[in-house]
Amino acid sequence: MPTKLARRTFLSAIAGTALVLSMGGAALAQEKITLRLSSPSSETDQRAVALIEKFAPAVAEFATFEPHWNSSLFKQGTELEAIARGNLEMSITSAQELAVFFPEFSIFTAGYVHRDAAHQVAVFNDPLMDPFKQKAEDELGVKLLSVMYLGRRHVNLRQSKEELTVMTPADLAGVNLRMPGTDAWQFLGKALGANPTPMAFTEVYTALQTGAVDGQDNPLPTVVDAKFYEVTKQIILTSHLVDLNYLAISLEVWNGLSADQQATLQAAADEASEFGRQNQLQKEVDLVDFLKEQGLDIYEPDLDAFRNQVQSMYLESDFAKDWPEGLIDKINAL
Ligand code: KDO
Repeated sequence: MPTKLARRTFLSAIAGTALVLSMGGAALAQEKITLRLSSPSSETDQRAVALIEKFAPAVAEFATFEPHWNSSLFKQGTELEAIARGNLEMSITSAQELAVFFPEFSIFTAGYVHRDAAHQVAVFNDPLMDPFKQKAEDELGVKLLSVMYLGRRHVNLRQSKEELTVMTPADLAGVNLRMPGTDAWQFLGKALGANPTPMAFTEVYTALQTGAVDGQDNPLPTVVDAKFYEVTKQIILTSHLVDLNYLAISLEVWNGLSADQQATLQAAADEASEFGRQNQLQKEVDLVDFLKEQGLDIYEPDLDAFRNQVQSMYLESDFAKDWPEGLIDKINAL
């Protein structure tokens, strides 16, 4: 959906269907429902593990959780539209994907805004988040249940440290860095000083192997889970984005549940997210040694240089024009 006009047309078309669909919701309350979730992540990713081990059994009385990993049901970035059209029940979405529809979500995509996992939770649960959640519900028919922790994203390159040592954004000049395919992601790649290349997650391993890209950015657990360490030689600990995802469900499906079922499902989402968050945090610590054992160089660059460049590029960007007045200060104050 490339143009703003197309997105607006899509949103108004969806607003019409949402009304019609919600009328049938109550009748569905008695039946056991199927909750299909589509995600690019593998089934060994900690968010997936948490959903399988915690979420699925907790909702089993009234819902069958049916996850589809590795983008096997919907392509990365098309899940929200699928939910809005009534073709999918759940996804693990991102602020970058929501920013395609609602530009103000880009505030949560900016580098060096969230400080850590606890800060993400505080922001998600704060009233400042209410208008964002409401808009996703009203205009897209998507309910954001909880915030999931993906981790600190770092730059991960094919070149060895001897070939290219990266201490500042200037050292990434000309580096072809794969970033996921939305404007918000591409801008982050640019802000880091690299040449961002859009590509779906499921294509990254091969692109690194063949040299179609020089590198990618993801948290350490993802580098291991997706085996990117097999085809790269160094990780620069830029920590440029403490990355989050939202566990999302179709509002129509949610509205079809009884109040008790809604409470159970919400508690299951919270528990799974917390479980996944703790596991992911532990893995971020533990995997440094594993990656070193695999022969990768892992080192910290000049973090002030990265933080200063990324923050100033965001503040001067068109993205910042869509951020509600004073919100960045409120986020920083939490
Ligand atoms: C990625 O494409 O690099 C990314 O890390 C983006 C995240 O928002 C998230 O969707 C994730 O991929 C997938 O779930 C795969 O782990």
